[in-house]
Amino acid sequence: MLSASGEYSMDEEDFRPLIELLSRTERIAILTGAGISAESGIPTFRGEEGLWKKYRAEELATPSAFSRDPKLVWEWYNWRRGLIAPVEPNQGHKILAKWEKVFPGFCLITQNIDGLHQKAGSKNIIELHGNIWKLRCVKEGTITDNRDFPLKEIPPYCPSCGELLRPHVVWFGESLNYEILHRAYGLSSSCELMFVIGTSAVVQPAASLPLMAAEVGAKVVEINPDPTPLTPYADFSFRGKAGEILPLIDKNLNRSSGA
Ligand code: BV8
Repeated sequence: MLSASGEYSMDEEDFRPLIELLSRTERIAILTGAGISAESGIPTFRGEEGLWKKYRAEELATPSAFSRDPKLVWEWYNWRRGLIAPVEPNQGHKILAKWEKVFPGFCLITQNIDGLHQKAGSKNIIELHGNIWKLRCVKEGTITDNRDFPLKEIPPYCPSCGELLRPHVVWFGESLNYEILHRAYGLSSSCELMFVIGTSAVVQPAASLPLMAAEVGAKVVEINPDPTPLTPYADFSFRGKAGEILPLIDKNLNRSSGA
């Protein structure tokens, strides 16, 4: 909570009501954004280091930018793959991977395309916006895993039809995959509690998921160093870093993975 020096300090007292709630929660949903990967060294989108050359993400992560200059867009994604390839998941990712075994009705919904949740051991993940380590043929739609860094050719071409390959991610102005989105809607509107971690809660439709959870009476727990448009709707809003707060909550959790 806010201390006299204006510093946010967290002590166990602050978590007691949440721990009590978690002790009787089965169906828990998690929504993550770029903030959970910040402590692994991945720049967030809206943080000042989120810019590449002078471009904002919304300028490059669009179908029109790709049709205009696929080489430029691929240089950006190659740069991001280079940032992500060497880093390790942090405590935040690891606690969520552990909780997957602790809470029977656990699901993880992420906006991130970095694959760090999988690297931390999470299995049951919904990737709303795709994955930077997958490529898709613009003509045939075939999806292939590719972890090359640097990419052998920029832009890369489809080995079977010679057409351009694109990152298997959702760009601004593009609809999300129907099955994936509706699974996320279903889990959001059937959970008892949703953690919202490291997202500025601006990008739609992802930002609506916590509101869908609140609408069905689920508790919303936000973790973010800064307030967001979601904060007024949250039952708990912890000001701090995911990699610091999640271990604190986990330490107080009197639930074991039974492992
Ligand atoms: C769509 C993949 C149908 C690509 C991404 C309604 C109103 C207004 C606009 C719209 C609307 N509906 C649709 C739109 C348009 C648009 C949109 O929402 N625009 C925004 C900018 C307003 N949405 C779309 O286009 C979506 N498609 O709706 O299709 C349609 C189409 C057109 C028109 C109508 C309907 C597609 C959206 C998906 C785009 N693809 N990523 C790629 O990555 O290259 S989005 C991308 O940006 C990320 O995936 C993520 O979703 C988003 C970034 O947000 P965050 O993850 O929250 O990151 P951010 O940097 O913003 O914030 C980080 C937070 O972490 C901060 O709050 C910070 O304080 C905190 N933090 C920092 N450190 C830590 C921390 N927290 C915890 N611990 C720390 N250590």
